[in-house]
Amino acid sequence: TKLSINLLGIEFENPLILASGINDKVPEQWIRAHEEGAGGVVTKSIGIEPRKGYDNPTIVELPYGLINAMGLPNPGWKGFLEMAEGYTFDFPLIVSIFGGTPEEFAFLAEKLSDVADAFELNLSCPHAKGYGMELGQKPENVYEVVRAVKDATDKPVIAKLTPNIDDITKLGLVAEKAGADAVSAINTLKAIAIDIYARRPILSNRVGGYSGPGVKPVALRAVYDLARTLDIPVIGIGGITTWQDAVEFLLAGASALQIGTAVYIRGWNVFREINEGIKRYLEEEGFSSVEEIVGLALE
Ligand code: RRO
Repeated sequence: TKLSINLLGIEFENPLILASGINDKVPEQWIRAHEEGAGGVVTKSIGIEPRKGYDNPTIVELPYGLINAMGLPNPGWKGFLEMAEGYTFDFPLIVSIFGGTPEEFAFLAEKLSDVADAFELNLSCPHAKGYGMELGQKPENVYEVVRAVKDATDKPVIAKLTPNIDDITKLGLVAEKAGADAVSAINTLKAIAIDIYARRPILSNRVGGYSGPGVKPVALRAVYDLARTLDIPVIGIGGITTWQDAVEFLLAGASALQIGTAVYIRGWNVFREINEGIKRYLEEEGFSSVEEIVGLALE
């Protein structure tokens, strides 16, 4: 039974990838994720300048997930290169980048092309400002950013889409038209939590992004619609916590899966547990590879 996949011309030992934003700030964590069973890693989003992120509290724990407003903490592209120097990685490293303009995204892709096996464009941070708004909510911005990055690097480009829009397939279609090699969905859903005694929002930024089991059905629908609409691969993200969740996303058309919040809630062992569950399912249902079940629920 084959768990390995070929995505964007890259071999992954299995379809599970550590999602951006969770335990992926430094090389030791990327290596740890792989040792714990992840087939690949997406880094925390990297920008032009170092950023400290928002003040605490930056995370609210809820019964069905988390709301975060980390505020894009990152060392900037120079700090990132210094940090990664001297390491070699025996797994695919996908570098997540964010910027306020297409030129900034292109600049980052150029500077980081030597370390990245692929890029994921963060077009979807729920509170990043670009063009005076959330950059990735406008199809024309998605188009311009993907085009600019495709011109700046030969590495595969994944456009990570925001779910905070009426129809995510509009974003997927322009990403594909601009030359994206894949899309990933979803980033977090805009959300808020209020402290009823302090009578104010809990997060220092007030608004944040919701992730975890509570968003899973929304994410699954987004992936299903994208997979039905696009010809490029779709990478599924959003509340994947159990092997059954993983199988649902694969059947909905996801070619690979990213896992973030489940690592926070259940620990590093989620990768092994989910891989084992997928493998058992494939064997019991008479399949010999993960790739055979991708998109079966679309038919
Ligand atoms: O750092 C964050 O606050 C953050 C980012 Br960049 C993102 O893309 N999604 C999210 O939920 N939080």
